Amino acid sequence: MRRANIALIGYAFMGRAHSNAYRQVTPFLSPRVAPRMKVLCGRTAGSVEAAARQYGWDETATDWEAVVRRDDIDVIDIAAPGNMHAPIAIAAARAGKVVFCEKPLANTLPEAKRMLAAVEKAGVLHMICHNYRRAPAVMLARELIAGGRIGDIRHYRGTYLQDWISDPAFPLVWRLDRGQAGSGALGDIAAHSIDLARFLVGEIAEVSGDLKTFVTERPLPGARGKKGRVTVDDAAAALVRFENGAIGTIEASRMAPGRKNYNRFEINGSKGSVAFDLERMNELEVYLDSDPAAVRGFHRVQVTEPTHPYMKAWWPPGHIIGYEHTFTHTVFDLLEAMADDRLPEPNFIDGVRNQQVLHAIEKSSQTRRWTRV
Ligand code: SOE
Repeated sequence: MRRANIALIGYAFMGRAHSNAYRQVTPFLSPRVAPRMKVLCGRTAGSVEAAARQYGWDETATDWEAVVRRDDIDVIDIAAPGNMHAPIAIAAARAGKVVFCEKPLANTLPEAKRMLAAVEKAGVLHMICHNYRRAPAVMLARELIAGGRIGDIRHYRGTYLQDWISDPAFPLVWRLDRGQAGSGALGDIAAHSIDLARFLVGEIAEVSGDLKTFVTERPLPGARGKKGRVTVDDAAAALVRFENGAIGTIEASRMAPGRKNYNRFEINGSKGSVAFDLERMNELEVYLDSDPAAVRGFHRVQVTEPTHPYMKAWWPPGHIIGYEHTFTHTVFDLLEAMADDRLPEPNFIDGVRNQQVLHAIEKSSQTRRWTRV
């Protein structure tokens, strides 16, 4: 069995999700390349050591540049803040490593393009982690659409809502700083809706975007009573036109009280519709004009049959899976692509296309004009 030594850079929420995926993938999905959790890298020695013990990594490091230079590392997995994606990915590509990177690919479009150029020049495999593609119900939606079951697509409605920064007393964490995060709800969560739109409907040609920051100053962490400026959007919205003639809306906010991780889409075609809601992620809502009139209507398909994407690796029908499995499936696809020495999807080409849409939404919001992607 071929083995790949992984080095993961970043151990917060996303680092934890990736670690869990490496642990789960072999016993359940049996990829032809088995991951070995070799090095966990982070800035603070004590915390990275504690995280490595908890998640099951062999070693720890605090110097990512030294990790990238190591001969015994095959994959560099980047789960660090956005401003670190480009330097790490470019160095990793130059060192000949497979590069797996969290979304959005970069903080700016020029950075994303430099990352793509680096992996292409080095001839290394690359992948971006848009894990929601790998929910079996989303894959089923894609199969139905690709098979023509809902006809020509007319509408995409993507909504991604959270509420974790609704309270103005919530501190100015890195995700609220443009220098570190690039943008706010736009790059953090609208990027997922954009990826799903591209995956399920096609390329976005033009956007009319709007960004809003409701709370412009927030308490600085660790500096009692002092506040700092919020430099990213709290919410993002866009009307979009697709190259294939479909139209759509994308809305993302981290200020929607009660909405914790509400990632939903509805797609209407000329012969039917599909709808997905992450809060009920084992189900796909389907409406087909071709159903007999007496029973025609939206129905919920339990996407837990062994014939459904990824599901035969898990439990008997009806025994549902969760959020973390979307990462496990993503890592499985990365490892399988490595076994075949082919480019996985979504990759840095998708990352750049996504970033072009993010960039166009920002530009459109500033100029108040429709903007080509
Ligand atoms: C935080 O808003 C976050 O963890 C995002 O960064 C993820 O991409 C999203 O899946 C869940 O929310």
